[in-house]
Amino acid sequence: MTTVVSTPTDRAAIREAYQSDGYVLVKGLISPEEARGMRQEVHDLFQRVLTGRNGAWGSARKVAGAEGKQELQGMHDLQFYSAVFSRMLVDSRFVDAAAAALGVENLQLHHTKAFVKPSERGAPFPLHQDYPFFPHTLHRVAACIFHLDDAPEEKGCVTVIPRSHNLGPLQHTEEGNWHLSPDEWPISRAEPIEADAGDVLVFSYLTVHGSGVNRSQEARTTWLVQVRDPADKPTSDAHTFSRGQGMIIRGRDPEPTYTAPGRAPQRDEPNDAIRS
Ligand SMILES: O=C(O)CCC(=O)C(=O)O
Repeated sequence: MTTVVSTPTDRAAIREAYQSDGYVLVKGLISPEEARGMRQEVHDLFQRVLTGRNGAWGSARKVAGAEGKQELQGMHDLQFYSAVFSRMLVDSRFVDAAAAALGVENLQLHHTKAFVKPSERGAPFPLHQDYPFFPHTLHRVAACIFHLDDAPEEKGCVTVIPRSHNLGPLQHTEEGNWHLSPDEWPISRAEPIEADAGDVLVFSYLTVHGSGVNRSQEARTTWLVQVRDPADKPTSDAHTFSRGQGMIIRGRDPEPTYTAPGRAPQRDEPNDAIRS
């Protein structure tokens, strides 16, 4: 059972699916042509900057059947390298759908990253919640995965456990990146969310998710944007200083704090403290 919302503008359906199942696949949020252009941009960028780095999680080795399939290219903050990503961060098709899912008016950027899972040897992600990486108070934090090429099951598409967001924060192991025990939580427990280029999968940071090995002949390319309600505050500094975090991408910051350039936010900073 895959929750599919066929029109990105059906906001009530997006919200209902996300709130009840912890995720929603928004079909055709961007066109296949736009997805193709962004895909090319990711691959060009990775060639220019990621010379031979392997971004697979250490814990991917614990996943059954993943022996010898441990390759992954990934990097953060793509909007600092190419304007295609900056534009999409504030595109109303995207932010309206993400805000509808979370049931909020305002939206703040947490971070972005892209992955290329190579053909035949692309590494899996063990099941996990995103919560332990960047815990927040109200749990109004969501990942939005843009599919930049088709992601059938054999390509190692994302898998989720429907309604697992209702379990609340679960006990994770930190070693090799935060993950649940692969014995207790094998990837086979989760439902594959097959997607086409242009689809965006939105899921709560409490939803248990992961992905399998890429067994196909083609690379799988995705761009992930993590967003939150600006009223939801982090309870740790673990991820607070990623580039661009805090940028308002929809609506406004309901509790703005003046920040002088080059300084950490100061509650009582006088308005004339602008430094060039
Ligand atoms: O892209 C995937 O296959 C999963 C990514 C993921 O689970 C994560 O970045 O937390």
